Amino acid sequence: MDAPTIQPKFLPSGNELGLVAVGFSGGQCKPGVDAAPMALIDAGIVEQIKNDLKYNVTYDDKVHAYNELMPTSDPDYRNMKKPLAVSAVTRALSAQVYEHASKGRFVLTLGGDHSIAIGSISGTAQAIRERLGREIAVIWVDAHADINTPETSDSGNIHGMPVAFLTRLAREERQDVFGWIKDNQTISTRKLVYIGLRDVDREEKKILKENGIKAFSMHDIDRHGIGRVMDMALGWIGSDTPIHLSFDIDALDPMWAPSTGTAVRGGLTLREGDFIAECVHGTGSLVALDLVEVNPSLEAQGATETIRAGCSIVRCALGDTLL
Ligand SMILES: [Mn+2]
Repeated sequence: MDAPTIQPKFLPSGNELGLVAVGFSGGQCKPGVDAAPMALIDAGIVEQIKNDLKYNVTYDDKVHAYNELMPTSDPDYRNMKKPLAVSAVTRALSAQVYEHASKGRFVLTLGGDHSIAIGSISGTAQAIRERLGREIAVIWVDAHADINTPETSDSGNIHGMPVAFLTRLAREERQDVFGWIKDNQTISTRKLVYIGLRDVDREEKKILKENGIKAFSMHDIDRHGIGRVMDMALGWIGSDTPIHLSFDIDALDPMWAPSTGTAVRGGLTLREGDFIAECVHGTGSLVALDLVEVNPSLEAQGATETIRAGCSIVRCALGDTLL
C-alpha cells in the first residue's frame, strides 16, 4: 500500500485524519455492535492508516462508551427506544467530530450502530459550513434507508431514524431528545444519495418519493452496474460539494458481511462495496467517513470476515488502490 495521490479539494492537508471510536449500541436492541471499534483496531485498521496510507492520525486512544452520559431511566418517548441515551451520545459525538473537522482533518468515525451518524454528520455539516461556507452531501450506503420518523417506525429503534433527524423530516423541541440539533448541523435532502437499498419500509418509500431523494437500490445496480451507478450518484452531487460517506456494513451481502444486526440478502459484493469507497475517494471531495453496524458477536464464523470487509472499505475510502 502507498500513500494516496488524490489531492483533497476541501481539506487543507491530504493526510491529517481524526479518528473517533464509538462503542455504542443503544440505537438498536442487539448487544455487541459496541465492540466493533476495538475489533477493527485489533485487526490493524489504525496501523494500516498510519503506516501504509501515511496519514497522521489524531486519536485519543479510547473507545468511547459514554457511560457518564447514560441516564438512569430512559423510557420510550414518541415511540423512540432509549431516546435520552442516543440523543446524549450523538450530541457528544457531534462535538468530537466537529473538533476534528473544524481543524481541517478528515474524520473517520468507527461505530457503533447507525444512530451515531446523527452525531458524526451533524458535526461534519457544522464544521464545513463554518470553514468553507458550504453544505455537505451525504452518500448513505446501506440496505436500509434509515429515514423513518419516530411515528413511521415499527421498531422504535433510533438506528432506523438518523436520516430523518439530520434532514429535519423528523424534529423534536426537547433539548434532551435531539432538540440540540441546530440548523447549521442539518443536511439537505437534495444532497443526500442512497446506494444499496433493498429493505425499505412502505412509509419510508413514501418519504423518499415525496421528497425527491436520490436513491440507487440493488435493482439499479443490477440494471446499470456499479460503475454507472457511481457515475450517476456522483454526478447528482456535483464536483464542488464536500462529501460525508456513511457506510453501513449491512449494505454488503451477508455472504461477505454476515455479522451485522439486520442482515438482508441480495446485497453488494465485497468488490462493489470497495468500489463505491474507491470512487468517492477519487472525487477528492470526501471529508468524512462512518463505518457502522459491524457486530462481532453475532456470528462466530462470520465475524472475522465482516471485520475484514469493514477494514477494506475504510482503506479504499482513504485512497488504497489495487495497483
Ligand atoms: Mn444503516
